[in-house]
Amino acid sequence: MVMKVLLVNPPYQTLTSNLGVGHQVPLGLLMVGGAVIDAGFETELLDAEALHLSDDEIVEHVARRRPDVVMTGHAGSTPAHPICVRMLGQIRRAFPGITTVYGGVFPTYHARAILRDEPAVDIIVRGEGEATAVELVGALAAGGHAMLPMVRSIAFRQGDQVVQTPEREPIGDLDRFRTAWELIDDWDLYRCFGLGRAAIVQFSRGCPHRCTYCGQQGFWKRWRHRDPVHLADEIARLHREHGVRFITLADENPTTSKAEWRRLLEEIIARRVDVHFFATIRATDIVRDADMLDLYKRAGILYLLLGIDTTDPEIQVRINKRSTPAADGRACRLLRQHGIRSIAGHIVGLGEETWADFRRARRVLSAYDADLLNVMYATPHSWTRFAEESAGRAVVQEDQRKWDYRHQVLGERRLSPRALFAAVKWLELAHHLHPRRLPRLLWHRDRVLRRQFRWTQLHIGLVWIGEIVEFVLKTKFARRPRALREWLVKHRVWCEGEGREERVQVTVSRTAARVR
Ligand code: B12
Ligand code: SF4
Repeated sequence: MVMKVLLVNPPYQTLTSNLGVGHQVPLGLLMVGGAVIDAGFETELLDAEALHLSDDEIVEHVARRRPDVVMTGHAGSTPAHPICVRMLGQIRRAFPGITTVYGGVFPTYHARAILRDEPAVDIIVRGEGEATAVELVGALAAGGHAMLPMVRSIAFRQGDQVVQTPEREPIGDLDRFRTAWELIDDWDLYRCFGLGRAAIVQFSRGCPHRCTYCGQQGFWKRWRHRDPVHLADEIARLHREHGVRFITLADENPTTSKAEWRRLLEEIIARRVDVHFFATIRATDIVRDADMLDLYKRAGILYLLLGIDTTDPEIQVRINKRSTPAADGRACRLLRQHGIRSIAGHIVGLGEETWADFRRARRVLSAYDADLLNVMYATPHSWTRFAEESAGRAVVQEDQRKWDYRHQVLGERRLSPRALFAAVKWLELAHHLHPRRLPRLLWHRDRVLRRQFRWTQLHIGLVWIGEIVEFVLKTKFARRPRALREWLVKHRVWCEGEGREERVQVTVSRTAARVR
């Protein structure tokens, strides 16, 4: 049977995309799309996020295209989940015969709960999607839903049971599948940092570290990387054929192997493409690479996000960050010396903060002198050790769309949500309006950097104001907050698979006993 697949990026909107960096290509869907196209299936993409489509408009599109399978999933997986199921609900009502497939991080860990509660979701793809999607669409084409038990790494309903099939091995050769860039009709929808057309690519998957609040290692299983030559060729092609000027590396930890990272930078330099890059790299790896930061610069790296997370050495140990304030400060200074803009990621809510902690964080961050500061709220993804450790803390934000690092989720004993919000906004303002920054904004000698200073200052300002307006007009907190363990149990979103479900439940009951 000929199968028609429609990939839909759900219409999940954030201030950070709309007022900040801009909409980005839905890389996960494009990668799944490449695999499915190469297996011979007709495939299309509808980016309802970048096009700002309503659910009705999406349903109209589905009516025109009449796919057999609708596949969805979003990078901002947890906060986008309510939007994904709402959208699939509308599609299901209009077209009961279409098979719906849902993938990504959040559905991977919560497959059972989602399939129990959301009749609009037929099948969940667990883990990385390429190989599974090919096997799944092939099985549906060959024999419909009866073939599902043969497909590895999926979950589906059978009667009133949820079936989870055995997990497949992580993809060993990441160059085996390609990204379906041809699915993008209008490249002008995707822009970043005011530098023109933008794409996202992935050099590697996984991370060898174990920060307690992060679940990336569990999802990708082990660190693997693409051939640097193939990736550099792909970047050159994106520039030549689609006019791409800015690239985000989607890697959790692209620098895991210094030798492979160096090869990638050298291959990019050899292609002499006028492309700038954004990547997330550990401060300790910047310090390790002090002798090759000129390669970073020559390859076009313009922005690096450093997961500094906290300025408190005790909390660094508690979250297993395996960095030190000395390394964090040195990394920011090294980047400045090499003309690379640093963005310090700082997380509030890892401990119980006071205003004094915020003042201290401002002083230390100011001494690091990162160009930009990205303050995020600790978010207890149920599959992380941080969630287990926070099981007794109150959940003050019950709207899952706001579990997006930009809204407070866990209550703090010493600061009310309003006070914490004020402290965060003060920290952001104090950092970005530091008197040291003004001369760089007006007179920096590098024209590209000067333009970037101004562009980012403007857009950070817009997001800053937008978030205050949103806080005042639209943000509500739980009247009677529940403990995280209760919240997870009520929403049936404790972790699943590989014994995690049992492990989390044990921790939940242990914490409950302690609370009693
Ligand atoms: C690049 C990136 C961004 C970029 C671009 C996002 C985009 N539109 O693609 C920017 C900076 C804009 C961004 C913003 C946000 N991001 Co972001 N981002 C990332 C990053 C670094 C990489 C994402 C990525 O492309 N991965 C590579 C692709 C291939 O992986 P993938 O999407 O998971 O897809 C694979 C599988 O999951 C699966 N799959 C996924 N979907 C589907 C669907 C189907 C049908 C199938 C079969 C399979 C499948 O198959 C794919 C291929 O194997 C990750 C951190 C990380 N390193 O993973 C965070 C991350 C995805 N972001 C996250 C969040 C929360 C956000 C924001 C909500 C933050 C905010 N408040 O603004 C926003 C969302 C805004 C938006 N509109 O996208 C979280 C998600 C947390 C979670 N697990 O729930 C992550 C994981 C960060 C983290 N460490 O926690 N982000
Ligand atoms: S936060 Fe970064 S370094 Fe830590 S485990 Fe996650 S991806 Fe790795």
